Amino acid sequence: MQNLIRFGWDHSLQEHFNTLQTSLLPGRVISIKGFKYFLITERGELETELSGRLLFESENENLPKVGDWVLFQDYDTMGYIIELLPRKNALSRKTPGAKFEKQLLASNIDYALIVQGLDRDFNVMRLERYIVQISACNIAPVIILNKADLVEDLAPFVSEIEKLKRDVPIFPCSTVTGLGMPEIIDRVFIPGKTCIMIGSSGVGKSSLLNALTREQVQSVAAVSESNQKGRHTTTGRDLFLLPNEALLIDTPGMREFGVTFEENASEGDLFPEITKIASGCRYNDCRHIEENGCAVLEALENGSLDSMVYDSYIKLLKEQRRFQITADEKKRMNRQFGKMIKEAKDYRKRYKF
Ligand SMILES: Nc1nc2c(ncn2[C@@H]2O[C@H](COP(=O)(O)OP(=O)(O)O)[C@@H](O)[C@H]2O)c(=O)[nH]1
Ligand SMILES: [Mg+2]
Ligand SMILES: [Zn+2]
Repeated sequence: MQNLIRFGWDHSLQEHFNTLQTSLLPGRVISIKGFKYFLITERGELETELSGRLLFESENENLPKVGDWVLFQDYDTMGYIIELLPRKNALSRKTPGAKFEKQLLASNIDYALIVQGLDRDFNVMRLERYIVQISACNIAPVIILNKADLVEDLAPFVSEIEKLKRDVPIFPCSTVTGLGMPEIIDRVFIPGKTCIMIGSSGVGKSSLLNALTREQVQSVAAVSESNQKGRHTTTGRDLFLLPNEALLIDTPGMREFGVTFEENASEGDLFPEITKIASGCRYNDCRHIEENGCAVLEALENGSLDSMVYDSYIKLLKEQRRFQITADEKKRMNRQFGKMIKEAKDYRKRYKF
């Protein structure tokens, strides 16, 4: 498995694989183009398609995503993906638009790099949203502030982020001057670990990837001077092996990053700052909106809680509830529909028609 180890194959995967006693071979999805799934395998890259049960899989979550480990069978130059190996985690968001569905972006990720540009893209509320959703997905977030060459002073940006009181490392950098790049390579891009870059279009994700690989693996769009916004340049998600053997997944720019976290998520506390203060609320089930004896509202009033942190908390929680209610409702409808089909089948069986 020498080659696969370079792509993140580890002990727990090997142990799981051993218990399967299968003649199928493991591979990792490095890119998906339509019906084609490109894998890295022990013998190199292989073009594959879905096969067997996966062809009939209707739940999008159960289909392979970039970063997934799969088992495949190969016939000459083609391979067929037979099954998905268990995921360590997966980065998801709410499907953009009106639908209340979860969309999986990639899986088996160690660090999610939230990239913002220090031009017009910088937005702390958006950062907070990314941090909450990434943490809920059981992935460690890292903040990359690119285009540091465009600002005189970094301190105001950093102190703005520190108001969130979240324990997330911040790396200012510039892909143009090279500022901050050695620190990022040293601390974030660790051999065998998988990173994913997320952020709006034009923040410099592809430039970062190019700087890291020192060659043009992704096309970088020329930015139009007038609006400081890069054109949409990335066509597909891809997983890259960097020269230092760290793994990096690039994503196309994201306009929306809706949250899908579960209330009382097992992943731990998603709003540690609020939780800390809430221990002083009079009621255990305080929602911190209008209750008497609410320590959170009191902290907001006396200024010890930043209003941005509170506003963001309320906003994300509202959004989460809306997602949860709609998702639960959908599940209930599906169950009801399933029951109806079964009843119809039983009826037909009983009366043999
Ligand atoms: N001034 C400045 N421009 C940058 C920097 N990094 C990227 N850019 C520019 O921002 C634009 C968008 O970059 P790109 O990597 O395609 O962004 P992506 O959409 O996030 O992949 C391009 O014109 C880059 O040249 C930087 O550190 N400083
Ligand atoms: Mg790009
Ligand atoms: Zn309260």
